[in-house]
Amino acid sequence: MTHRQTSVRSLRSTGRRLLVPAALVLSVFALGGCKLPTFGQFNGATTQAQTENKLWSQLVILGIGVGLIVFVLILWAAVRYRRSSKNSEIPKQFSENVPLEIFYTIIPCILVGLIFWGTVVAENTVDTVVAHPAEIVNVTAYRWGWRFSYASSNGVSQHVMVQTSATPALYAKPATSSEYPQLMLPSNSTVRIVLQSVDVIHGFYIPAFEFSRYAQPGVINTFDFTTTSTGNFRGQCNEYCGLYHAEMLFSVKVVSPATFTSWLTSHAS
Ligand SMILES: [Cu+2]
Repeated sequence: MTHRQTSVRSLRSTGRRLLVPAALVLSVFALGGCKLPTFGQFNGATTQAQTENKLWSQLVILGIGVGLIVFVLILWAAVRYRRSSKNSEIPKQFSENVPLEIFYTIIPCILVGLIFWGTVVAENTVDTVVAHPAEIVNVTAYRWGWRFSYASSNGVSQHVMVQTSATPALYAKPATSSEYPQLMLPSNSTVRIVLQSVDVIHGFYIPAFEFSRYAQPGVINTFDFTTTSTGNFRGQCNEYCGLYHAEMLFSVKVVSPATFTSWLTSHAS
């Protein structure tokens, strides 16, 4: 058998070996339509958050799969080629193996490509805005509080402005306490947030929504939340903005659409 024939056979063999991990990786991403394990993490209170969590679950499953393959191969090599009384010879030594090097170069490239592709698709989904949101909320950040102003499609508008008390007395209070501003949202609805700052850069962060975005002076950031469940969630500024940055807390209260409409009407100005 010539050297060329040997190389072709090795490459074919490598190609067959590639099929197994490639199938593993593709099957993980094909699971996108299924309910994936959340590994104990809250699945998110918006469809956007759930999209991010799905990607996170896929990457964790992928990581576990890769980790298991690496661990098993290390264990196999350590046990199979261990030195013993029956086998005291040094295993075969070689300095290069082109098919193997191609194999372990292509696989990480495929993995990185899939992770990049999955991330872009998820980010595009999160950043998508609908043509006609159920509600539009103008969120204005300032040192040191938040202003929420509503402009619904039925013409009702109202302004809720809660000034955070800049005193250390509030430090022990949770974000959901009544001293802090509250952003009311209807459940199972798509709400547009129009975010800006009037002074310095702040961070609009809601952990349960898996969402954070800068509130910048002179820049308007627009995004949608599609709420899935009712609840009272904490929010905070996550960009250091000055002395009372830690006091820039707020809460997000998601209520039924009927409750939201009556609240909005009763607060209309
Ligand atoms: Cu801040």
